[in-house]
Amino acid sequence: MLAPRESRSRECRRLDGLWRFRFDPGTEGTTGRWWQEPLRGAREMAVPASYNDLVTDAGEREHVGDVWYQRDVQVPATWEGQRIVLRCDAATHRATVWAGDTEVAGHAGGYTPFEADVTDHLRCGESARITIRLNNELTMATIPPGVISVSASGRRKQRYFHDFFNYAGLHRPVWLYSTPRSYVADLSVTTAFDPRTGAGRVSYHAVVAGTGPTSAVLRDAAGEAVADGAGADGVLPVPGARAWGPDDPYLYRLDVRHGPDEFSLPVGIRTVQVEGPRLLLNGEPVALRGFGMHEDSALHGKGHDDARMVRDFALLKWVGANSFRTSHYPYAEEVLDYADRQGLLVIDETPAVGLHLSLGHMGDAGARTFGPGAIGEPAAEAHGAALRELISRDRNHPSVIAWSVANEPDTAEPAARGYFAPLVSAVRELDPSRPVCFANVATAPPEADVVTDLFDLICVNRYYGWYADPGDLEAAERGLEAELRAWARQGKPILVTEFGADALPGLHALPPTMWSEDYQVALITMSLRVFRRIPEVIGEHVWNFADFATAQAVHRPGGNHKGVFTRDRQPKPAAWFLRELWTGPPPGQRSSG
Ligand code: BDP
Repeated sequence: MLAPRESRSRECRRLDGLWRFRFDPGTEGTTGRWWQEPLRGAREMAVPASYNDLVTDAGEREHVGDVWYQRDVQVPATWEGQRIVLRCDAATHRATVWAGDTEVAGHAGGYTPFEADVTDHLRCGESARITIRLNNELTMATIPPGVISVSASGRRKQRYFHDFFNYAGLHRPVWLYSTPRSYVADLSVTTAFDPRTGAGRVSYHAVVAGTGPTSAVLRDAAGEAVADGAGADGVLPVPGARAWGPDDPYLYRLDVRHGPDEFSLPVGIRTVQVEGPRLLLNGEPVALRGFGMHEDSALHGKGHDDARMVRDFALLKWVGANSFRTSHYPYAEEVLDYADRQGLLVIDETPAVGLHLSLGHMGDAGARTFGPGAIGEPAAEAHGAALRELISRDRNHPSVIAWSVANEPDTAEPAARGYFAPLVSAVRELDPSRPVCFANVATAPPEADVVTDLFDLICVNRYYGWYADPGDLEAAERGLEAELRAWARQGKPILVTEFGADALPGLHALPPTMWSEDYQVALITMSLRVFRRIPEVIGEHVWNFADFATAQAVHRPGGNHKGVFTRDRQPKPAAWFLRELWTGPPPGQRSSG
């Protein structure tokens, strides 16, 4: 799906700002047809944002069910004769949209966009009422999964199996945009690069609607044409290509025209391959340094915020990171655009988190995960849709170097194989150009896991020194090394996608003990020492970039504190330590050895 982008033929209006908003605890809005008139008894609510931290009532913060957003929008008179599209970048988790009295769209999945052609439902030059019913319920048919119960007082309660707060709302921009009636409907590119000769290639495939000729021009960053093609498909050779990479995130631009429409796509020419235990970018081995992150901040919750994004990337650069994982859901498309321009490598993850119903403090001991009544066919369908939408949205980003199908599913359960095999095949069919991975959980070590052979990279989340061997870094070091060596025998690149310790800002302890900032540094130091001893470990992603909000729990004092930055994006000592390591001279050339 193409991002809303202005061009000579397209105009975009972001419908950000204050919308009319109402909680609907009694689910009265649907029977009362609340979309048919200005929302009665409404308050105002910021968009984009989660609503949860903008209210003062506990019941509203934890509300489970429908909420309603509504606003009027003036449709430009100049759009007469154009095609008009209404698009939501993210409505978490499920939405139905009306333009005036007409239902125009419905969508499940809280982190990918959807849109509707509303040309016939709006009048140019007039005001239109847009209403969105949003629902935040997680069930065994949704990704991520959850369970809803009703308390003695009749209040609905949401339980879920993942470790971040179930924020909801219109989390990303809502758009009204225009295109000509004949238009470029979709576009995909793949690139090739030969590092020996410098020969590059951009293959494009456009889906077009309506009449008119289709053509494409590839331009360099200065706007000079370097290759062109006629038709909806083409292969554009780029001799002497400037390859995209972290040190030089060079972007070409592909201008595709169909009839009167033009759509421009930034294109990075690069290749990603897995060869034995190495990950190759443009034919060269690459080592990943970075974090699992979250879209999370005070007040905004999971609402996209350019200010937070700019600060986060500034900190990633400052600390010397070259990569991150979009744990545990697709991030705003603005983030991937920015990563393309900044040269950050991204492991792009679906919202399939919490597919492990017996895990630790969030699950029930002994519970089975995969099968009817639990994570069964309805969840698999939702998971497949989430993968298709993720790939359709993000496949053109050079920054995206791998697809992560899930986080910490119970892959020690034999039924996990039947669940994952078709999903992995589907991903490979949709995009044969990128490695496929998932983040493995501690309860599925190499001798128990039943799916890793289906994947290209071995990604493991390990908490030696925290959940395993808590407070005992000596035992942790032995355990971590033994397990990573066992994984290394599979001959694939290993990326440690999570390791870390909670550290309460300002809490110190000598000798280091758990929850102190000193222990966080000690655990990270120990882990990195182990990784450096195992050549197959090609990447280290600390959990987490910053502290983040979780469901309320006795072990989560004001949220999860495994961030090396605080929630307001200031460094803990671990961030200074990583900066020293990741931006300093290579290990062999350090004075301290
Ligand atoms: C892992 C999860 C991550 C959690 C982390 C933790 O992948 O979402 O936040 O542990 O417990 O199991 O801090």
